[in-house]
Amino acid sequence: MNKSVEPSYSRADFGEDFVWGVATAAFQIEGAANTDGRGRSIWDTFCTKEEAIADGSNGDVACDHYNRLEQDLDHIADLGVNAYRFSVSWSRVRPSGDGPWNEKGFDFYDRLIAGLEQRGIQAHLTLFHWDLPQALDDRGGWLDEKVLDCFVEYAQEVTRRFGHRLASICTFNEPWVISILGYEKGVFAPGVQDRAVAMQVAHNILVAHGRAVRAIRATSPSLSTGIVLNMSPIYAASEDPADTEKAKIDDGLIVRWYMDAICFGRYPVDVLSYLGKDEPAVNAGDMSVISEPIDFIGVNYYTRNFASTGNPWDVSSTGNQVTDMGWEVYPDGLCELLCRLHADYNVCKLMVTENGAAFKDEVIDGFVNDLERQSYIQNHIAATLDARRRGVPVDGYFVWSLLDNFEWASGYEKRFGIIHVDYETLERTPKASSLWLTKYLTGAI
Ligand code: IFM
Repeated sequence: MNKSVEPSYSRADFGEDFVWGVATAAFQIEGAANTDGRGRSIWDTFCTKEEAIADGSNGDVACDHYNRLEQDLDHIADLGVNAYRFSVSWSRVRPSGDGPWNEKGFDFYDRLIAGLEQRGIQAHLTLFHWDLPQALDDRGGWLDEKVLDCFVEYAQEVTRRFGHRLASICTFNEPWVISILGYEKGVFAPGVQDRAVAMQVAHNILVAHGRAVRAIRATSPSLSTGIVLNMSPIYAASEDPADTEKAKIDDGLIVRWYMDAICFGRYPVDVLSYLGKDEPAVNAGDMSVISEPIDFIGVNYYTRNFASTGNPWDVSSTGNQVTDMGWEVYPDGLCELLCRLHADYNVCKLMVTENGAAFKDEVIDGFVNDLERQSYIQNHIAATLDARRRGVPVDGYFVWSLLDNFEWASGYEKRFGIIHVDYETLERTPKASSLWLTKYLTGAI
């Protein structure tokens, strides 16, 4: 499937205002874990747990982005994108999650945003991409009402300082991942395995989101404010009614739980009854906080999923290509998902805030000819255009990711970057996919 065929669309087909970007997250690229007063986060702790990270690595150095900011900004500019999506490390700007702010931490993000401004690139800021300050987790983390207060203060302070310089702000990245992988499956930080706790965290994070939206609005009323959700179409693995039912519940847990709450101020009844005793406690007024109107929903799309009550789903059975993460390559799922979100929720604006693929890159003569990743990106851009042509208001597309980086529990073994990082020397080398993106965005093809 190594197609290097040029796609049949051009940048102009998306219109002048379309947002073209690359995305990263603080813990995955910054490194400088002990520099300039940064505090510890739950991911620093999780990385010390035996066997938590596939290659035993951590985020101490990562891509050393903190110390290579200018060089990385130049790489972003060279791509021809007009936007960059990044996250702020809460424990860098407020080491213990509350208490004193860390000016040196804020200086870094000030320089980052200034560097984007100088290069004419929009800044899209995410407040929380999983790296909760450890001191707050020690106090009960997302189960503690006071931690929600701290998040709101953090949202307000970041907005006060930077709001007027941002193109958008997003409260949370992928609440499903935070709650389910972190608190039910325990494969991500903080490594808890308890479904009732996970669902309470899922709820509390949505409350924190709604409260932060109100604080952001009060501070910077015209700032485009949203949330980013990871979503996939879910199919039944067979015609067995049990599989059909499971597909419906899985869809409820990953899509409707968040979308119904944010857009309609309610949780799906079938999911609540499925959860039974693990249903979260909801205080009076929570659902109206959660459904505080927002300006956009970010969609992180990588693959579709199948629900099976029998043998585990065999991803190779579709005959489609599978990435190094074991995820089926299925671009049509992106168009299908965007159309469904538009039809069911009538969201005023959607953005594809992450899309990309890990493949086993081979460095030959210092170059990565990653045609599989290139074709993945091309086909998902085509799916995004398809959705636009069907009337879906999808106004942006961000490649995940700018650089190879720390892929959470997979460590550095899975490479999503369109720019290769040599983890020995930290040298960056643009891969074929990034060279294609530049040609595409600059109108050379
Ligand atoms: O690397 C992650 C990112 O942090 C969140 N979305 C999915 C990516 C790939 O797994």
